[in-house]
Amino acid sequence: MTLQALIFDVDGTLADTERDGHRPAFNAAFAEHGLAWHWNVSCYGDLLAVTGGKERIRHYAQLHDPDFLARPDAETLIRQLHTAKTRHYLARVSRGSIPLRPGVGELLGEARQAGVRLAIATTTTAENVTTLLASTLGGDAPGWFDVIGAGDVVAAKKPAADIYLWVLERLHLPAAACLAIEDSRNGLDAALAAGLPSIITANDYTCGQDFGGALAVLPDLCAVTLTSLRALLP
Ligand code: XBP
Ligand code: MG
Repeated sequence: MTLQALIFDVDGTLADTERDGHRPAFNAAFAEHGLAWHWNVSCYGDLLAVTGGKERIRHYAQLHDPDFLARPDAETLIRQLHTAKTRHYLARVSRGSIPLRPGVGELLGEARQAGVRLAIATTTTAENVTTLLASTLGGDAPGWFDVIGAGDVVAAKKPAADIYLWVLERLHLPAAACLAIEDSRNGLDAALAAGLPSIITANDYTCGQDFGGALAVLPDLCAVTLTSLRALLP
């Protein structure tokens, strides 16, 4: 089937946001709330097994601070921590401190020129996506994407298929006419469960993962063109 849309994951795919964006933002939120929690680079890699910031905070507390979760206001605190984390993350990204990964800007440009539609399917908060796009590609860049599926618009985050199904419904396209670009096993599972042909652009946190089911596993998107992507499609 003709390739009609590219659906991009965000964190780890468009940019290496996890280690130097989300992680320090979580730590800043913990410090602001007087919590003696600190997520170093290595422990954060393990925590990435759980997608979604609020879900990741809850998971960490289950493992390392059960007293926190036993508090009657634990869910409120998680929401407050996450709001603070998002504020810190947006401040970092707005400063322009996180660049796009190699080849991302070129592929987006080629797709736009060729009339291949663009979409986003991510676990992260919607404002994080639009701010990253604007800070790296310019203020009009969020408008290049026909659909931005993000965060809590679906109840079940990746590896569930929900966010990809949400995006496909709004693109009014069958999965076979699209290609998902992901960086992680959780993301790949979500895309495959939605029936999407998928490729992986791996990064330091994900390069050891098993990417069975992907049409290609690439170190980055350098030299990736629409022609090379079309050649991968069944
Ligand atoms: C990345 C994630 C997110 C971010 C945090 O998802 O797992 O949880 O780390 O985002 P993806 P929030 O790779 O699908 O973009 O704190 O905004 O939830
Ligand atoms: Mg990702």
